[in-house]
Amino acid sequence: MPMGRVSRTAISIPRELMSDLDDLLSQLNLKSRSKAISEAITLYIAERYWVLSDVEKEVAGAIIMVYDHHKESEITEVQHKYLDLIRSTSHVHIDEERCMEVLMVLGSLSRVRELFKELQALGTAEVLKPFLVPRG
Ligand code: NI
Repeated sequence: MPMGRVSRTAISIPRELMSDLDDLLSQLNLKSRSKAISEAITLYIAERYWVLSDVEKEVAGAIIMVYDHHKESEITEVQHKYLDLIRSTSHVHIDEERCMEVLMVLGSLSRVRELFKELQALGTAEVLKPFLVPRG
C-alpha cells in the first residue's frame, strides 16, 4: 500500500508485546517501530478484508492450506470447480502426513468466498487462511 500522508495516534498495547517487537526489530537491525506497526496493520486488513467488503469487488490473493495428504483428492475436487478463479497453485509435501498448498486467486470477492466456504466445509484443513487485497 502506498504511503500517503501519515496519521499520528496513541495506542495501548501490552508491554511484553512491545518488548517482543523491539527485540525483533533489534535482531533484524530495523529501527522504525512505526513502519513495523504499519506493516502489521496492512497484514491484519489483508487477512480480514474478505469478511466485510463488498462482494462485487475484484480481489487478488492467496488461500493457504495445510492438510492431511490423504485428503488431497477432496481438496483438488473442489479446486476443479473454480477454474475461473484459481490462477496457480503451489504444493509442498511437508512430511509423511501433511501437505501445504497455496492457491493464487484472481476474481470477484463473492467467488473467492464461495471457494473458501467450500474448502472450509470439508473440515479437512488444519490451516485455511485467506490473504486478499483489492484490485484497482
Ligand atoms: Ni503433498
